[in-house]
Amino acid sequence: MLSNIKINEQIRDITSEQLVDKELTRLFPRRVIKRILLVVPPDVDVSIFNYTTAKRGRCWNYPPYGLGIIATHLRDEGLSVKITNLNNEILKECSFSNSESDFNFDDVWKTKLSEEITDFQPDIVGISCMFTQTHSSAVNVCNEIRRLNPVLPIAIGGVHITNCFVEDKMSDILLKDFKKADIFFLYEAELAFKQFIKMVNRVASLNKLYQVFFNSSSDRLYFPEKKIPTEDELNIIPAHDLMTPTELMNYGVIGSFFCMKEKGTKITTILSNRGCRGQCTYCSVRNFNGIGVRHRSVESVIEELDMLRNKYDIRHVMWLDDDFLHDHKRTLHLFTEMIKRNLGITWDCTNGVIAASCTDEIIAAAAESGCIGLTIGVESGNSQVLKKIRKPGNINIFIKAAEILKKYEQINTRAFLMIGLPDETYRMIYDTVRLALKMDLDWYNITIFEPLPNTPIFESVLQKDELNPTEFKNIKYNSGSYGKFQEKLNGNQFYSALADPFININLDAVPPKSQLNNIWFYMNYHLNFKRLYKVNNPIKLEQQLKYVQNITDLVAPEDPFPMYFCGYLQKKLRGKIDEQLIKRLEEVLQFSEYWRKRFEFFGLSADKLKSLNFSEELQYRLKPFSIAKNGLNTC
Ligand code: B12
Ligand code: SF4
Repeated sequence: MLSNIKINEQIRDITSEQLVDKELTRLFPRRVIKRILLVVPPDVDVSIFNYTTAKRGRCWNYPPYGLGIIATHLRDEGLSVKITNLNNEILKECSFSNSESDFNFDDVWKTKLSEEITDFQPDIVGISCMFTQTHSSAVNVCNEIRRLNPVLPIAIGGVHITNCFVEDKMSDILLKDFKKADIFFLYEAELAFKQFIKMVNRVASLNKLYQVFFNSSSDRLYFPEKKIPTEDELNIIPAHDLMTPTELMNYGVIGSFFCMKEKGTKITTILSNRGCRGQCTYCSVRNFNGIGVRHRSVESVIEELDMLRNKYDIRHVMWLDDDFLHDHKRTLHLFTEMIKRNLGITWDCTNGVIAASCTDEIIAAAAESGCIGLTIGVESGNSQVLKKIRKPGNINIFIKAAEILKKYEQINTRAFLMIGLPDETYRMIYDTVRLALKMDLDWYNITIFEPLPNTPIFESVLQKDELNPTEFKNIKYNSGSYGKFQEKLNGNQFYSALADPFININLDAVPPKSQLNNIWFYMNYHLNFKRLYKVNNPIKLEQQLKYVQNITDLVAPEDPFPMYFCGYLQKKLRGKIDEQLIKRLEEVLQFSEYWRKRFEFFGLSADKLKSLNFSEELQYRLKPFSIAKNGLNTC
């Protein structure tokens, strides 16, 4: 199945053992690994990096949790480990720079990498690559290490590396692009990497390698047997001291709910489960983590939270889990323990939880244990689509979950929605709009579908979309700090049409790709911004103001829509609007015909904002799109 790769099936043979021994000695002539340098590449390469966005502090700056876990395992073996986070280095230097001309992206990470290699003198470097979008950046880091030191062995692992490898036809990509790497680790590889090092050091009790593929010999050895951590083996606290947990938020952001906390709050991430019960066709989690969910013990998670609070004064955490609420009993136990400990830590699930787990009992305990933000995975409001993408949940489950969530006003409630799935018609998308209106959550994160490797849907769209399965250099996500949406801030304004995208069309047609941005814009306006008119609860107003303020300050500072609604919420909640905000709005509308036209289309203006008067209660009249004219019901 895997072209170019010789699968070593007879590892127990003497011959195979000799082959492995020869290969390890070739890579490590002294057969000693004492110092391991673990490297986080910049999230993207210079071609995708955006100085202005990074300077604003809008880019993600996550702790390298996976490398932290590997570090703990290796330190337990008496090895010396260092983590260098080149992404943080880029964001830090960008933040300190005076202007774009003072800042040289490639110089920053290359200098740091060179210093680390010179100072630490590692015996091996391990690079992590999680995202497809990081592909080119990780290739550059590999090449640079090889340039700095022609004989230093390079190992690389992570979700993206695994995704490249397992897809038929795509394994070649590792050999083509990552030709300077020597060893590829696949799947969750903390135990596999530890075993590898022990084999190099000749201290392993077993002569076995796991989940590893060698690129450096004429016989490309691949050891497919897996050694994935069991639940007991997950009870390990990552080396937070190597992850600079209190520094990262100074130069970027973590999660989507950080803005609900006071500026300066120390925030980090934590993992409680691995895997997911779902098997959504656009997601690679099942292929990467395997079937089902493995849990860490509640005691181990609490110990980590305790340590984060006491040692680093962490006051908010984002769970990294794919299926955080899996196992009702264990989840309740975890929340009860958190409540008992009174840790003074709030938390959020930026990543999303499965709606069916949002029962009254769980959400009540979640709220009491410090939950301030929860996103549920919905994606579509059309049953046919939900079935096709194998989404766990149905319309009734989503509505029920929303009803429960809304009882806890301290939780900012959101849902993920997706548009542009294969064969999805206008009518199906409109079902999503209707469901969202009915659920009436605080915010909807809407993304345009993009096929990603190692997902069931990827193969099915390959031919149709003329994707090149071995070309990752140009993959750029739709969303996120470097996403395509960010491009509009660089003058590439892509909401072309002013007209309602649902009118005068055949609702049973599949929208062309060129229409998806317009549909996104309409949905975002009607489901998120326009909904703000009806928010009257002061707790909710406060949350929404913080979020919309964050959008206008960090995410989309040149977009007048968040400016307007930020002003609207300020006036409603505080009685007055920040003068700077009005000035910014007036300037954008004065100088940009593009935005002026769109503002007029939605009946908005700076004068309207200034003359807002809340003595009469605002009427909420949500008539999303003119779709009723097409004979469909509005909610
Ligand atoms: C947390 C998370 C996020 C977080 C933060 C991620 C971060 N930087 O830490 C946030 C919310 C930002 C996020 C955002 C997105 N995410 Co995300 N995310 C995850 C998630 C749920 C968990 C990652 C994690 O922390 N795992 C726990 C740690 C312990 O594991 P790990 O880092 O993988 O490390 C282990 C192994 O990989 C390996 N390993 C890793 N490095 C190395 C190095 C060496 C040398 C060795 C030996 C081993 C090794 O060993 C480690 C220990 O087991 C994964 C799903 C998953 N299960 O992986 C999706 C996932 C990575 N995300 C995904 C996606 C699609 C996205 C978004 C595009 C979503 C969106 N539409 O906006 C954005 C894009 C982000 C961007 N860069 O622009 C996809 C990636 C698909 C792809 N091909 O790129 C995943 C796989 C989920 C999915 N739907 O399929 N995400
Ligand atoms: S529920 Fe979320 S994590 Fe689980 S398979 Fe579906 S998309 Fe992936």
